[in-house]
Amino acid sequence: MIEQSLVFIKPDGVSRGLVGEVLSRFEKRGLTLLKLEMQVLTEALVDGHYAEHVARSFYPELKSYVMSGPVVVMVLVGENAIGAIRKMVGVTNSAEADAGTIRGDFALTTAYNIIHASDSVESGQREIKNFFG
Ligand code: FUP
Repeated sequence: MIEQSLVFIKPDGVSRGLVGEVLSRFEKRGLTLLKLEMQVLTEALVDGHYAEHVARSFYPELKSYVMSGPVVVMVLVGENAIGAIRKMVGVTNSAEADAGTIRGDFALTTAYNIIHASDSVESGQREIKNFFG
């Protein structure tokens, strides 16, 4: 099935100059870049995006992290894109992410895991609307 995923590189990934590396991995895998934009996230967008986490103790830190600078947001399209991208990204806790994944190669913690990728087709559709209208 052809799927669309909303992916964003978090502010530290952008400031560390990892945008090209991460984009390159997705392109080489055969995913098609449908949209690409640098955005400074608003409070309303972040609260909506992370609605399931707003009441959690880690949320204030997460919110200030993703609002600490511009993010690079993209929509990627391809066969089974959601699952393929999640595997390339690695598990949420970067310390446990396999080497060869984006988090496994470029991050060390859960809190600062440098990238977001949609976890289902439905969240992908919701997130694309959130970020691109
Ligand atoms: P993921 O889908 O892998 O990005 O992970 P989640 O949707 O479970 O979590 C969203 C973000 O919340 C993560 F990227 C990091 C942050 N988080 C924490 O900081 N602490 C936690 O215990 C869980 C998540």
